Amino acid sequence: MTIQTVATTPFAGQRPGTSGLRKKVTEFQQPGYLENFVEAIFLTLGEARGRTLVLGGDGRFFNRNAIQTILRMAAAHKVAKVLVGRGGILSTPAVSCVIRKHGAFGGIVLSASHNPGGPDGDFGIKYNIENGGPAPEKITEAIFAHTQVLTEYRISDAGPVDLDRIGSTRLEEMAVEVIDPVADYAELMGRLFDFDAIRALFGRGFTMRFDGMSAVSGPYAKAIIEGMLGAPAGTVINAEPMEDFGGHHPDPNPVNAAELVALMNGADAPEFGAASDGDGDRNMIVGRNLAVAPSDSLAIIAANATLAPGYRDGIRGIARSMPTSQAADRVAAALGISCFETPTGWKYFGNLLDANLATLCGEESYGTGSNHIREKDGVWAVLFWLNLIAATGKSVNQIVEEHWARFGRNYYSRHDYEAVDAHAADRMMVDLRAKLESLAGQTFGEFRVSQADDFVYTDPVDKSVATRQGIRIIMTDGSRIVLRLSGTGTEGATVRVYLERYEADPSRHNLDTQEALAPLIAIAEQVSELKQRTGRTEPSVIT
Ligand code: G16
Repeated sequence: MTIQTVATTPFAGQRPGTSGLRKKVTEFQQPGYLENFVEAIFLTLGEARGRTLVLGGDGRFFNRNAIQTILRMAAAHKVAKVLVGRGGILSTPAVSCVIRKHGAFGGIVLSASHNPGGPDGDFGIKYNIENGGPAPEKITEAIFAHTQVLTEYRISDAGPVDLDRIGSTRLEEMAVEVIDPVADYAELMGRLFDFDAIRALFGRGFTMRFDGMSAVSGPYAKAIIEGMLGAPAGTVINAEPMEDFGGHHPDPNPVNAAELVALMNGADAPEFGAASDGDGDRNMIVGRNLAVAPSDSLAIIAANATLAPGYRDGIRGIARSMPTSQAADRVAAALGISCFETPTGWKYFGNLLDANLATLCGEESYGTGSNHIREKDGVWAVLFWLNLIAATGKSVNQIVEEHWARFGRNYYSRHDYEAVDAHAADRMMVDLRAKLESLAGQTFGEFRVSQADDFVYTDPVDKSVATRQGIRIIMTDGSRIVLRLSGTGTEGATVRVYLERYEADPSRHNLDTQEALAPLIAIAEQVSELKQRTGRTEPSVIT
């Protein structure tokens, strides 16, 4: 076994987006493509000698190949030890958990999250720092800078490591420890939630369906919900991670988890439905005939946090991404704690959590989490709801309706226009930005614009500034229209339109969401000229 130095040339477009580098599998399969990016990570990190790294992914196509390559490159860069999940499997939250628990200097997550997998699907790679969270922009930009100039990479010529057997082996001087992907994570969950109360709930015959969407959360949900909490076998469905996710789009929302939603709307619906995504960091919470909006779920978790043992002493603050609804702000105000508004991307929560300014975080994109790790966490959110149901004896629907009655309802929806012409989308945003100043003070039907801007965030901890984080059109009554381009799509551009309207009157809490938002939808179209600009007559996905 020897360390090889291989000559290479830069690839264009290796700048990480909202969450790491996501591209088509075929792009990653080009000789040197993955190697270049990994070399850039090691060059950015500097001295790796003597340190421990965590490595795992969501099991999608190309996961195993990528892991073998990264192991050989880690050995060439003198990493002391790599902790890798058995079968190459680690959910994104589990990577974060393992980094923190074992004091690793960081981790590499292989996933394109909710994007489809398989030979024609997507792949992704992301670096997480020693707090367990996604690398901040100064690191991702440094990685990108290296990708543009590197001329060689280093790699061992050793053979493949057996990823399927728990235990330690050596690769060059480096120890490779294959670990149980679930154990550390499950132990942490047991400390945060009242497992006895949840076990008793299932003991009383409580019914639930968790859809693993043939992705990575299946093994975690099965081990915890069926194994440790005693839910009957079959509670977790689509529990085996598959390289192509069984041909499904592993994105837990009412459109892509249609099978679960249909079950929850049917006559034989269980009492509680939940789903997670490709890499296990997203969650969807479903009651009978009710898919809980992620923004509402964050607000409800915050309002009831002290019911879970891990949060018994209360929460310090809440953080939400800017496009997420303001439901959590109302809870924060009632609790007398701060609510932070950050750009889209979990990496922006890291400093707030590290500085103990926020305890809970959430995004409209089906992500919720807390300071227990530094990633959003799908199974954690589901366990929180189970704890909540067990502690209150109430159904999902009752919990949601009572929350609205107390705080009012923030009607909320996101309209996505996927794979549109990137140039047309960019032009639309440029032209919209130019209009912003003149929008303030304008009246559209019942709404009057109080503020129109492009969101700028100054991190309260390190004072770093992120600009152009989404166009906001804010009405005098607090209703909002937000437009931004996705940073995770892999085809053309994805335009996201976020719509929000507050309703205090409980007699008006049962309106159809799209109807409640119809006037704002019309204003968004009128102001952005989205349909003419993109040639689309309707959104690809409405959540
Ligand atoms: C990622 C990020 C999230 C973000 C989401 C959508 O989620 O981690 O913070 O909200 O993408 O981002 P965008 O609107 O730019 O596409 P995931 O689950 O894909 O890792």
